[in-house]
Amino acid sequence: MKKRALITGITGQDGAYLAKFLLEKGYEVYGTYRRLSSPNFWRLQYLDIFEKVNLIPADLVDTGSIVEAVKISEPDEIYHLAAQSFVGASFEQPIGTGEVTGLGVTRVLEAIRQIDPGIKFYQASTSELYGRGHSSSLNENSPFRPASPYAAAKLYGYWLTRQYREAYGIFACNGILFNHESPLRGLEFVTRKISNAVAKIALGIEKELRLGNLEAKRDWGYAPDYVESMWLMLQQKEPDDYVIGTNESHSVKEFAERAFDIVGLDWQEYVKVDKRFLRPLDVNFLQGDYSKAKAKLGWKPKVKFDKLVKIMVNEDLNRWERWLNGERFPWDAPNYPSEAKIITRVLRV
Ligand code: NAP
Ligand code: G4F
Repeated sequence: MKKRALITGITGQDGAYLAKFLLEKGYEVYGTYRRLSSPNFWRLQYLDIFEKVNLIPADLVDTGSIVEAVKISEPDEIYHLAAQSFVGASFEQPIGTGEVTGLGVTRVLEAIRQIDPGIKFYQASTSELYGRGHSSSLNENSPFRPASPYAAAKLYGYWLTRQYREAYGIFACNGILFNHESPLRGLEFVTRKISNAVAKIALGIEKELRLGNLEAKRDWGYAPDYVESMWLMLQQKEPDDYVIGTNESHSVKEFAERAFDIVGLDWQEYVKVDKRFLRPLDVNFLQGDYSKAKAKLGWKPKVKFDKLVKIMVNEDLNRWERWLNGERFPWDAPNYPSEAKIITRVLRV
């Protein structure tokens, strides 16, 4: 019989790639989506899997809808990816972020405990747990010093996952994933913001790129590589927690420089620092030591920094070229407002 998986947040970057990966493994895939005034299935359509997945309406703030999703899908495995996932927005909506990104985890775990404790559970934990003050590679034993409402909510989810494992014997794992990017990344995240702007500047559609903290360093990997690690964690004999990264760290400045290089432009002529994109607190260094995942899961990253930047810039270039030629296809950027249109609390400081 086919294995069944339930993915919360199937409309997001990781949800879409994971759904594709699990379909290729022969799974019957169910995914939760939120009712929105405009449909948001572009990633599933882009990967050509919209017709192959089963969709269940559910919201993380609505416990009943989560319980219903678990009852409908009767999953062997739940991949809990849904979250308010943007660190910047968590400073603007700290309470909502706590509800969704923190308490949402408990709602899914409780549904498992009450309906079928045999369901395996993956929690989308994050390198943001480590927070500030680090300067070397981080592993599963490094201290957590969360530095945003998002990271604090994720830390709560991390511990709830461990508690349900220890208290109720649920097969529950934390994947402590460092940043992972792709052409399906949301436009508000810095890598895609850069690749999209570079493509538009190269084609003469945009003139400049406004960024915040250029010195921040991140360990950027490729999302399709990372979703495989989620599945591997749930195929082990025992549940455990794993760091997933590339063990390399690069600054935002380096990402911008490399991206502009690809289209033959000098980044310094186009990038302007804009204090609206500075966060009240920021994490300046993250790098993930994935030795445990390599030893126990046999996982390692296939795509590293240079290749990642190329994949993203080339795909955004290709999309804008097609768009200029009159083609219309599932893709987010033409509907995304310029960030200059968005007013945040930061603007009023
Ligand atoms: P994403 O693209 O922002 O996707 C988030 C998903 O959560 C979307 O499907 C979104 O639905 C859904 N969602 C948001 N609020 C919800 C709510 N109230 N109820 C139900 N669903 C809701 O994020 P991602 O990059 O794929 O990341 C997946 C998970 O991994 C997240 O938990 C994130 O925090 C975590 N993570 C990501 C990274 C990374 O670098 N990408 C690293 C570590 C951990 P809509 O489409 O309707 O908005
Ligand atoms: O791309 P970011 O917004 O990602 P961030 O904050 O690292 O969070 C992402 O990765 C986490 C894993 O570590 C996930 F848990 C989380 O869900 C999310 O996927 O920002 C990266 C860095 C930050 O230091 C930010 O201050 O880039 C800096 N930055 C500089 N200018 C900017 C900008 N970030 C954004 N979004 N926009 C800017 O203009």
